[in-house]
Amino acid sequence: MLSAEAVESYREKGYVVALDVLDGAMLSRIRQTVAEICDGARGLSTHNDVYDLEPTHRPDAPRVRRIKVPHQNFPFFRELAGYPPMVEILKQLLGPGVRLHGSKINLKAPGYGSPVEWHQDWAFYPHTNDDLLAVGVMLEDMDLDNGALLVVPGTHKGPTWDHHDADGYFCGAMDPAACPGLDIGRAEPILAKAGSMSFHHVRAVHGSAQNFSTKPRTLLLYEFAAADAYPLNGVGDFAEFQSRMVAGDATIEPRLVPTPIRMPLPPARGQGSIYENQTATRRRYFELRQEPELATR
Ligand SMILES: O=C(O)CCC(=O)C(=O)O
Repeated sequence: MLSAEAVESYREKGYVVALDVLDGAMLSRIRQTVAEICDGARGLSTHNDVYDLEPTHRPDAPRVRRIKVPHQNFPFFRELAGYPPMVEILKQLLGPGVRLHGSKINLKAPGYGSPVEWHQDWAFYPHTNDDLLAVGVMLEDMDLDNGALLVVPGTHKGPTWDHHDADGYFCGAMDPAACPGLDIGRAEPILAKAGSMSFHHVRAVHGSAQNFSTKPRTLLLYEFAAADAYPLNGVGDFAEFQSRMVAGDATIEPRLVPTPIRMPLPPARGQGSIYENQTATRRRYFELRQEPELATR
């Protein structure tokens, strides 16, 4: 559970960190499962429904950048979305009814793990109200060198910024220089030990740098919504939508709260993962460094 001060801090800053939520046995089990899944990328020559691959991936030397929607692709991660200590915190932040919205595992390998450009999750999946957040389950320590998640405090109360490319297609990245009043320099890094969890509001501006260190940074991300927040992109399979409740009861009465919304339309050309979509951005903010090894691979 979070203290009352921690809940207040989430409301003010748009994020909060809970230390040591996973016990050691569960942390080892998740790491082992992720390693086994990554082994499955050997032999692949391009992205598929499970794997998003680093630009330097090779079939004989696999480099996985993201495991896509693990809760759909691997029953273990659907079950883990109901991990009781995490759900208790979700109820404090979102209310009694909580539905799983999405999931992903971002792997930033030592030396080359890709950056994620500045963005707001709200730009990807607007709902009828903004009681949504993403949980970052730290499977490794997050520190300044290995591409820690960076959040700009207070931005969850501000505008929803443009996430479209120069041709007007959604690209999932903002250009901070084109956002008047937004000071990326105020971003706060989330630094915590493996087993800790961060909770960031769906409208909070965030991103992360390339992993320049010698240590991996693996972050399992779950997105959750209040039960009465309905996706403006629509509900495809209603039974499946309702089956994602992790706390409380489903409802067919959405709560409407006016919030700044921009639809993620027209969709990104060649719609892929956030990494793929963000290649269309007008300006990259995070530095991309080539590993010396790349020249000889
Ligand atoms: O992995 C990260 O550092 C950021 C992830 C993120 O914000 C995303 O994938 O939407």
